[in-house]
This record gives sequence, structure tokens and C-alpha cells, in this order.
Amino acid sequence: MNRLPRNAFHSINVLFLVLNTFLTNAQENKANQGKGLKDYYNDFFSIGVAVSPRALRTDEAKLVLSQFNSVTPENAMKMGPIHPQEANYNWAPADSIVAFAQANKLKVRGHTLCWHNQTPAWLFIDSATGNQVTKEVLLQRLKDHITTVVSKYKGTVYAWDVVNEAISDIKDEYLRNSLWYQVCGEEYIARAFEWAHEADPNALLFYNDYNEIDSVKRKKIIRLVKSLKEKGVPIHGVGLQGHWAINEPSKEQLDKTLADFSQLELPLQITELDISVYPKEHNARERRAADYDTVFTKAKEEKQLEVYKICFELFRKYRRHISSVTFWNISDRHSWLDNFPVRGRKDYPLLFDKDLKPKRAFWKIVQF
Ligand code: HAH
Repeated sequence: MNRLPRNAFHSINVLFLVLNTFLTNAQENKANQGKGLKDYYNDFFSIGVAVSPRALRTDEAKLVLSQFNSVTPENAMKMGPIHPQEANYNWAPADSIVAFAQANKLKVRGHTLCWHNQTPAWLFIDSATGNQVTKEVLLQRLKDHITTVVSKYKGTVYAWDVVNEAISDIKDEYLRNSLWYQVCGEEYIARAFEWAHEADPNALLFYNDYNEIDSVKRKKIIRLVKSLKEKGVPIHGVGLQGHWAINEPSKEQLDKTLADFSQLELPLQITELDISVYPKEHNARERRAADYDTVFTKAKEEKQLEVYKICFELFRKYRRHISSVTFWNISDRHSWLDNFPVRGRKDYPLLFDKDLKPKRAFWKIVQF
């Protein structure tokens, strides 16, 4: 070490910098030559993205085509948007996404047939009396909805999130105390899968939920999926949403999560991946003074790319079990996290920045 003069170190550093820039440029050139995330992961799993009809009419469409081979309508197939009145379906937004996918040979994941959020106003109300519906009526409405939507997209939607987020976040409570549960009890879950299967026997049917990295919630999800399987209910896979953040999951936590779910011997899909640059919070709250600091700093970028790296290392490790990884939104131009848990707090959770350029996290996960 002592034999080299100081300026020799300086020269070596400069050399490294030049080399590094050269390599980064080379990678970017490669990206420009059409190698997208879907190509890097071709031998592993499909790579999807949540989209809106509007985004597909902007320059984000080109990015979708270069990087992804599967799409999920972010909102267009949810019950509220697609079935606003009992006698009226609003197909146009979902149809435009499906048409885009078909024209470009992308797979479509359907999201979601039965959820407690984004439901239409009429769903739980008896229009004649204004009272809450009976179990019989609600199950009939669920059946009609599922049969109509799944039949309509038969052959184009290859997989459905049939039931979304039916597990409770409360430690000692098993199923979420939603209106579905209050009116129907546990039964609505199994019925939803059966009706979806009747409408399209070839569609892969998923149970989908979040905070699956929490050991208590995870046990409950696994309990539900096992009980459905044991009853012979047509469930074909588990969707792990993957709404994570710079502070979680740890490598150990995600490894254990994927190991536990792998035991089910059902295909797993990461259905809604994003890595928030703010510490994870699971409930909506008011905006506070500290929330106005929304700069995407180097430090945040650094932490985020470490989490992305861990995630994809483990996704590759569990490739035998994982058939798809879908990002929840296209680029940092727009994310649902801009308004959750804090309304109007800008987040930067994705792999592409506002100019649609790959972020450093992108280059991390394609190097393996
Ligand atoms: C997901 N919920 C939903 O599945 C998806 O449809 C929506 O667009 C965004 C996120 C995650 C979630 C939540 O809705 C409420 C609390 C925590 C997590």
C-alpha cells in the first residue's frame, strides 16, 4: 500500500469512475436495444403491471410493452367501477385494457371479483326497503356478478383474484368483519370460487391478500387456503400483494414468508409489488408536518434498491413456486401510494422514474 503515491490512488479512482460510467451506459444501451424486465426474467416468471386505460393512451404504453408481459387493470374490473348499478355494467374501461393486451400479446390478470372496498352503492342495500340485504339476496348478487364478469372475459383473462383481503388484520380475529362476512358468514368465499370456476373452468383462481409477511396474518391466510382446498373448492393459487417499504420485509422475513407459502404446493404470484420510500403504515391517516418532506433522496433510493434486491433474489430462489410478479403501477409518475396512507404525499415506489427511465433499483434486479 505504502509503495503507491497518493495521486496513484486518485488515478485508480478516476479509472474506476470512468469504467463504471462506461458499464452503466452499456447497460442502458442494452435496455434501449429492447431488453426489458420481462426478458431478463423470461426463464423465471412473467412480469406484470397494474394499468389504467388512461395510462395506456400515453407514452407509458411503450414502457409497458418494452418491460412487461402481463397486465392487471388497477381499478377497471373492481365491482364498483365495472358494475355501478345492479342492471348496468360499465365494460368500456376494462375492455380497452383487454384490447390493448390482446393486440400486444400480453396476459391479463383479473382483479378482483369480491372485495370489501370499491363496492357499488347498491350492493348491500335492498332497494325496496332501504335496509341491508339478506344473505340469500347478497349471495345471488355475488353469483350474478361473478358469472357475468368471468363469462365476459373467458379466454382473455387467464387468472382472477377471486376474493381479495378477506382475512382480518386484528390479531385474534380470523376473517375480516366486512359486510360480506356480516351478511353471509364465511360461505361467500367458497361460493365465489365455485361460481368463477363454473363460468370459466380454464381460469386460474387466486386468493389475494396483503401484509402476508406478518407471521400472524400469514398463518390465517394459510389456514383459509388450506380449508378451501380441503373442502374441494377450486382455488389454484395464492396472490401475495407485496406492498412493501424501505423498512420491510427483511431478507429473513421474506424468505420465511415464501417458504411458508411454498408449503401449500399451489402456484404463488406476487400480485401488487411496490416498495414505498416511507416506513410502512397500514392505515390511512391525516397529513402531518413531516409528510411535506417528499424529496426522493439518495438515502431513500439506496434503501429502496436494497429491498428490491432482496425481493428479487428471493423470488428467483422460489422460482419453482412463483409464476408471476406484478408491479402495482407503471412508473413513479403515479402510484396509489401517493394517496395512501397519507393523501397527497408523493411516493416513489416503482422501478421507473417520472421520465420513465429505469432507476438504480432496476439495474440491481437485472444483475444476477
Ligand atoms: C390493495 N390493497 C388492493 O388490492 C388494490 O386493489 C388497490 O388498488 C391497492 C391496494 C392494499 C391495502 C389496502 O387497500 C388497505 C390497507 C392496506 C393495504
